[in-house]
Amino acid sequence: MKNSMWIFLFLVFACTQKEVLPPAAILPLPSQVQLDWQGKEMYAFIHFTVNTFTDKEWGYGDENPDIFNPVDFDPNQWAKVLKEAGFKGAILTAKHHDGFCLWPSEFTDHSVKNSNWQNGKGDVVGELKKACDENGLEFGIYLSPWDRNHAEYGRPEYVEYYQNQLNELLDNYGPIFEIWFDGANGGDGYYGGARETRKIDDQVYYKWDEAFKIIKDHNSNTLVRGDARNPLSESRWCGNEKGYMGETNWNMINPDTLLAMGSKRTNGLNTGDINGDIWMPAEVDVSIRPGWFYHETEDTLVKTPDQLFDLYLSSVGRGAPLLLNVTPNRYGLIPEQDIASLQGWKKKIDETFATNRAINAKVEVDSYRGSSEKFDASKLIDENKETYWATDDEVKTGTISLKLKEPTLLNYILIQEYLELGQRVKSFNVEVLQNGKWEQVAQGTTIGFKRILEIEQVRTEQVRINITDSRACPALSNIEIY
Ligand code: FUL
Repeated sequence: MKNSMWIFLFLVFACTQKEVLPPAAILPLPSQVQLDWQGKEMYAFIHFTVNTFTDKEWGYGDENPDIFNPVDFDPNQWAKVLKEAGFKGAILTAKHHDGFCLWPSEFTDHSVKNSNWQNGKGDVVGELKKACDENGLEFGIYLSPWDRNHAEYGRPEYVEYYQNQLNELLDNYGPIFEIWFDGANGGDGYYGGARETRKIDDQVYYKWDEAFKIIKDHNSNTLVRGDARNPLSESRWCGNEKGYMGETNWNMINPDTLLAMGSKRTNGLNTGDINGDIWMPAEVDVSIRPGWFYHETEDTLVKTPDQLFDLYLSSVGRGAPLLLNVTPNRYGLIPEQDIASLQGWKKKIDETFATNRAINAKVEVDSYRGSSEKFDASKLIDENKETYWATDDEVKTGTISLKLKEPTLLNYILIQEYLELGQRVKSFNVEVLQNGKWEQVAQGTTIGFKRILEIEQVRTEQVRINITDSRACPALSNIEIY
């Protein structure tokens, strides 16, 4: 055949090959800010203020600034400890409900500038921000909306004050990776000497839309963790302070449904809502000790490495970042026993997830999208989160088989969805081959950003993951086995 004939035939062939397009996204979708934030997986909370010295969890707002006196204050120690434990950032209580500001705010006298500590020249926020920068940690801020010190709390003047503080913090201590708006609100307090009870409507009073605008105007990459009933919030509370996400965890919620649920909304926060129309992933906040602030009586109650590992599985392992709180003591240091626990925990995580057996496995799927290699089984183990295995639109199930090099002891299965296209998987199970027979060793509902399933230790050469139902054709970006 002549060359021109070959070219002609090639063109005919090329024109009849349809390009296989990615699956259509299923709404709602995450923003890039939310995706990047979810990828951090672990960052720390730091609760530190006058309460550390008064031995309280909630200060009344009448504390003398002089009681704040951390004589060995060393934010560099905090940052180092947190970095070594594997955290990506730290969120500090710049102001808790007592209203005492850990930075020398120009808008109030109730701050470190009126404390004898460091002759009124101290700045916890500034020093921690610097230590975070130096140790490669991102910095975040908790600014309590409820303020039991401020005379105008409950009136419009306080909202202006709150906005001034937001501006001040964002101007001076940015970039901030996350701002944390607490839900605790109203009640009794000092309120400039009035010593009374004040109630506000937290949905309306704080003018959240203006607060969000201030934050985003400073830096559109700052993620705002707020009340889930407010559709502007970018991350929601997980519904408990014990450290567990629901085994079913949809990244979506419906603010109106939550509003209607009243006090039962904690359940809705814990599981999310398959029919939710807002993408608002949960974050798991929990303390390394029973309290959020340091109390000497809790020195023996620090969570053990094993307990922290369980928390890791019930948060990160269920697709929600872990915000673990540490409690600097009255010296201004993270206590030794807490450091020991964090170190033991980090070691356990590193050892458990040291050798991913999926990498060298032979991976096969029962079908893949348009039979195109763009969406084939290899994308599950290529260590690239941007590639994924997907099926044809009408196929909402799928089986992934992994054949290992040799019989291996297995304990954990890790699966990730490609969330850029929306959260899809509704149910799945895991089987292993035992004496020539397939045995189910785990089952689950949602997968989301990351799902880690602990299975009873088993020696096997073959593993099968069956996606049994999905909102739309499944799209998985990663599988690991340990
Ligand atoms: C709660 C607060 O009342 C606690 O003191 C603590 O700050 C916790 C993280 O959030 O709502």
